[in-house]
Amino acid sequence: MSQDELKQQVALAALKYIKPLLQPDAIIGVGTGSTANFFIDALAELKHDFKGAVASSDATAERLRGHGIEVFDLNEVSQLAVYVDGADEANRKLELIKGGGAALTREKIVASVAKMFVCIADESKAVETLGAFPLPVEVIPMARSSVARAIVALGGNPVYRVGVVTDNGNILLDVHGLSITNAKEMEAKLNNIVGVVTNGLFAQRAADVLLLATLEGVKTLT
Ligand code: ABF
Repeated sequence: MSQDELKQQVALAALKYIKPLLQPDAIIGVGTGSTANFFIDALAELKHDFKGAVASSDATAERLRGHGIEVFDLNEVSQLAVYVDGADEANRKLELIKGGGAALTREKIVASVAKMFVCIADESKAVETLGAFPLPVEVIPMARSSVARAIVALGGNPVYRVGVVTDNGNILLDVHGLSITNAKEMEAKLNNIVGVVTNGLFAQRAADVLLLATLEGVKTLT
């Protein structure tokens, strides 16, 4: 089975998982990336069962609208029944690295207001220790060098993601060389650096459920 087939399989499992949470007035959060895209395409089938969605990126908003799903501004919404999104890495505590697709800040905001966060991934994303995937950090452009120096002091090797501007108009540093044994602490330390908007560790708000596509089927981890 190819990686895309695994992603499609887990997207369909997510649809089945969230179906009981859908109600005519429910608004759901929808993430970004290729796994999330499979989910969005599958979600179109249930579009009459819920009110609409909040998107974690402009690309996701466009894809949702393309399927006739109404997209709401988060400021119009007080709570999301569920948030479904992919990840770049997930450990056994369901702590994640996200942001390879550059949408980490909006993803973290949407996750923070969702009652339940369902992460969907193929088994290549499951790790013992977070950090082999370079950790994305969104930074206010004028603070690029000062933030990079502070990250070096924390033991990381920040690499500027050339040519990428986030949906919020900021730049990204991808931090290599971290072996993250205490994700909550590292998340807080990075957030404390002046000029950092967000970092891609989702540990303070980890996933509630990880649906992991494997060759033996989709595993549900909680
Ligand atoms: C988003 O998409 C991100 O946080 C993560 O960077 C990425 C995963 O992408 P894919 O599903 O394409 O591997 O969820």
